[in-house]
Amino acid sequence: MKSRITELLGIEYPVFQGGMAWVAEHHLAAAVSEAGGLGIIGAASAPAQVVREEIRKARELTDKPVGVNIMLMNPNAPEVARVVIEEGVKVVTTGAGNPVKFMKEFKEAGVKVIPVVASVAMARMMERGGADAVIAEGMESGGHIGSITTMALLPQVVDAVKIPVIAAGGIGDGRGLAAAFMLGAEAVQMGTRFVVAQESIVHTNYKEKVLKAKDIDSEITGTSTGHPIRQIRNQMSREYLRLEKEGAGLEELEKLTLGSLRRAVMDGDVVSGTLMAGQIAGLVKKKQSCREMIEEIMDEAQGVLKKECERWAR
Ligand code: TUI
Repeated sequence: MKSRITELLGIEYPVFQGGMAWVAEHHLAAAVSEAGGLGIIGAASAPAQVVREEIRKARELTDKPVGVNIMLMNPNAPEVARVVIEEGVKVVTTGAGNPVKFMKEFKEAGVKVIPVVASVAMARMMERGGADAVIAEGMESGGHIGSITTMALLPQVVDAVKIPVIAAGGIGDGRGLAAAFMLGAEAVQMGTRFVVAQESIVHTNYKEKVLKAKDIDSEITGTSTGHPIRQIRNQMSREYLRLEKEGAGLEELEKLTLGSLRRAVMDGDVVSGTLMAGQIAGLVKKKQSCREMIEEIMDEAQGVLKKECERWAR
């Protein structure tokens, strides 16, 4: 199975693993890359030196390409960008901001740049700025999100740019992958499904919350602050939404969430921790290795596409 993305990056399958804060560390990223997808180390708010070590540890586990996601709200993003170049990383995804100021540096170093976009305007801007591809991420995703769904965003981005488009948000199996390709995507990015992977270091309590989640169990906090975050409903999200409704300021809200993702992922605090996950959590029912997940997804996509081809042939 080939697309412009598998060719551009030299990967076997058109499946990216999202660069999830705290979750996307070297074990998970290396396992996804070893299985033929693109594993991505999520730099999130980590110091640049930690990112360097994560890149090196991933390299001990796989010879295949591993990407790094740079979270642009991180004040350390320029140092992280430098580390990525120094370590010879070949592909960078960016999130939560505009990466244009890093583009020249990356291009000169031969790094492929794939920004996450949540609108057509941003996708166009990224293409003009020299991006190699864009990830069109719908609001079904977990974590920091835009306001439009994958179903509506993806074909509009595909029509607006010539560079390849990767679909993200609400994709958790082969049907989702096939549907994304029907809308013009040339790869998909998944986060929530990989949270529960055997190789994922996420605390078992968090994994259980994802595995037990139903379709309507996530909600969006932070709309009032301009940083909407999708997460599984719990005491933390309820408390946050109550404070927001009462008109709490940024400082008070930030006090509540300080360290809350780390508490959930590392300590398994599923009560006062933040359980970022996408709407597709309701579909994620089993722990598997990354290889099993990717092979199952590819088989399933091929199966549904073949069936539809037969239905439509005349
Ligand atoms: O970045 C994400 N998802 C994330 S980052 C994150 S860490 C975090 N923790 C607490 C508070 C805030 C962040 C958790 N989840 N996804 C990629 C993404 N990027 N989604 C939406 C966007 C985006 C939004 C606006 C990209 C560009 C953009 O444009 C802004 C601009 O500067 O024009």
